[in-house]
Amino acid sequence: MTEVPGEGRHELLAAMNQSILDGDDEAADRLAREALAARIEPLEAIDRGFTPGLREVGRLFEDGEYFLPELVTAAQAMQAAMAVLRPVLGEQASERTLGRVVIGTVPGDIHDIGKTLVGTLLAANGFEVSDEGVDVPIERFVERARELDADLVCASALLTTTMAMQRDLVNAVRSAGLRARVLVGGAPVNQAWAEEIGADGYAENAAAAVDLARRTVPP
Ligand code: B12
Repeated sequence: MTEVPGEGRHELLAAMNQSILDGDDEAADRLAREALAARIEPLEAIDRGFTPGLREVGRLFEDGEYFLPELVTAAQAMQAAMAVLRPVLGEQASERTLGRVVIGTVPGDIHDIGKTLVGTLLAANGFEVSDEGVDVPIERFVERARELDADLVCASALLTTTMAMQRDLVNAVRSAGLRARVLVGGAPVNQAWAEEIGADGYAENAAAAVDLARRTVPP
C-alpha cells in the first residue's frame, strides 16, 4: 500500500467522478477499493470524488440532458462506492456517547445517500444513531425521539416539495413537548430556511453536520 500523491490522486478522484456520470457501479466499486488501498480518506473519496459526479448528474437531469434511468444508474454507482467506504467510516466509532440521534428522510422523499452519510459520520464520531430510513412519517420521528429520549432529530429533504415536511416536523416535536433539538439538511435546504421554520440548526454536508451536532448537544 502506497500513498497516492498529487497527480495520481487527482486522476483517481476524477475517475470516481466519471464513474458516477457513467452510472458504472463496477468502476465505482473498484475505485473506492483503490482509494482505500491508496490511503485516501473515505470522506475525501466521497466528498471530492463521487459526490461532485452525483451533483453533476443532478444538473444534467435538470437541463434535460440526462433522464430518470441515468439518475437511477448514477445513484446505484454511488451506492456501490458507499458500500465499500461506509464500513471504513464506521470503524472510527468511539466508545463515548455524545448524544442520541434519530435521523431520517422526510415523508414523500426517498433520497437516502446524503442522510445515510450524515448518520454514518455522526455514529463514527460518537453519537448513538437510530436511522429510520426514508419516507419516514412525522409521527415515527416523534415516537422514536420519545422512546430514545433523543437529543437530536435530524431530517433530510432533497425535494423542494418535501422541504415543507421539515416545518411540520419541527412543529410536531415541539408540540409533543420533547426536549430534542431539530436539525435539517439536504440539497435545497439552507440556513435561511432553517431559521424560517424554527429549526435548531442547518449544515451543508456531513462533516459540518457533525460539528453542528457537537455544538447543539450540551456536553
Ligand atoms: C441520486 C438522486 C436520485 C436517486 C436517489 C437514490 C437514493 N437512494 O438516494 C433517485 C433516482 C431515486 C431520485 C429520484 C427522484 N429525484 Co432525485 N436526485 C438525485 C441527485 C442526482 C443526487 C442526490 C444525492 O444523493 N446527492 C449526494 C449526497 C451526498 O448529497 P445530499 O443528499 O445533498 O446530502 C448532503 C447534504 O445535503 C447534507 N445533508 C443531507 N441530509 C442532511 C440532514 C441533516 C440533518 C443535515 C444537517 C445535513 C444533511 O449532508 C449530505 C452529505 O454531505 C439529486 C441532485 C442534487 N443536486 O442533489 C437529484 C434531485 C434531488 N432529484 C430530483 C428529482 C426531481 C427527483 C424525482 C422527482 C425524479 C422523478 N421524476 O421521479 C425523484 C423523486 C423521488 C422521491 N419521491 O423522493 C431533483 C429535485 C428538484 C427539486 N427542486 O425538488 C434533483 C435536485 C435533480 C435536479 N437537479 O433536478 N433521485
